[in-house]
Amino acid sequence: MTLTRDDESLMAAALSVGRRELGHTWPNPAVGALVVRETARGPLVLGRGWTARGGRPHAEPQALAQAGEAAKGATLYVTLEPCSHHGQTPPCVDAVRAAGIGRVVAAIEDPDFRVAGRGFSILREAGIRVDVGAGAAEARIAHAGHIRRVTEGRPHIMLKLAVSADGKVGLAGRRPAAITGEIARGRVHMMRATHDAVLTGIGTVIADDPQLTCRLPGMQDRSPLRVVLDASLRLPPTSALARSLAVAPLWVIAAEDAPDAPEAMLTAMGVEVMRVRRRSDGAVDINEAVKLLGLRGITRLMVEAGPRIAAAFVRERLVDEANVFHAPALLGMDALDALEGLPLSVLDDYLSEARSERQGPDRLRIMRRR
Ligand code: AOF
Ligand code: ZN
Repeated sequence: MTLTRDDESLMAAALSVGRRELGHTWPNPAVGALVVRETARGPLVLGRGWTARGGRPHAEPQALAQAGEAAKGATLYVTLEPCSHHGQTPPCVDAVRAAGIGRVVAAIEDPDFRVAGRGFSILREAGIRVDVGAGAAEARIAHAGHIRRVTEGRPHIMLKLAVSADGKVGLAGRRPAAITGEIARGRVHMMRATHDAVLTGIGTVIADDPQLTCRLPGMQDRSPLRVVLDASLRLPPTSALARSLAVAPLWVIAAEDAPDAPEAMLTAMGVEVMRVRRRSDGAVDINEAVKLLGLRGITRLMVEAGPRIAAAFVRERLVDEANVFHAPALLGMDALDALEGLPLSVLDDYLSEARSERQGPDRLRIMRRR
């Protein structure tokens, strides 16, 4: 395999193009593609493409169409193996061959069983040079949702927490105080925009009445689908979540034995109600809930919930990534722990710090599964 420094930087550009609709291409991955020609003055980009909202068209045919005739003999940089299956669109490998591409540089193989290396073989059999591995580590992060869903049947799960300097999240029995600053708040809204769905619990809905949309200027249409774990169907029809269905859909995951009357009312409002098993402690089974979300096409799930649900995800080892905002303030002994019944340090059991960033007065620690 021969990858050059140019290959790495052009793949970085393809990854950045691919992030354009991250959070809005589910059930498909958000892929980026560039058609590039070598010139005496260095590489020239002839076409750019990224997976469209809703997952189609795929990235490659769009980049190739933009390049047109000039794609003949050019190199295609793509963040995921081009597909080889006949889905709702013809396979991307057909478009690559038809365009006369001379070389394909891909970041990683597509673990989808319909592709899984077949895309590369078809291209090589057609006499196209294929090099795999440029930007592979970044691509595994960018496509973590797709990879987790096709290999394990559940979405990639990101837990967001905002904690005080003493690891607390609020005072018992009171509305949680705003712990972090404006910059951190903007970052959280950006995280919502790049996840397919954001999940919370009925306790948080009743205590805080959140909307869980992206309210950055001009970005309301980037809001994620909202999911509430609500075992007994207590969701108030007057809640901010139920009143913002025009902005983003709302799914409620209830227990099998929850009453039927609230379901009928919520369904009539346009809320989608689903049911899973109830655990012995009365809560819904979160393993079943995340499988259900995977089945419904969710690839990137953000968990923005209270200490009980956050701890349940950590205990079940369902957290693939944690984004923890650390604020400078102290809340004191009578405040709630961020993870009910667990010290915050349990995150270190299976996650490691990937990065730490300043966010105004706060610090954001990004941790990923080892
Ligand atoms: C690509 N380029 O931009 C994307 C790909 O249901 P379909 O036919 O749209 O196929 C979905 C599968 O295609 C998806 O599971 C993943 O394997 C791949 N996604 N492939 O060549 C793209 N988004
Ligand atoms: Zn494709």
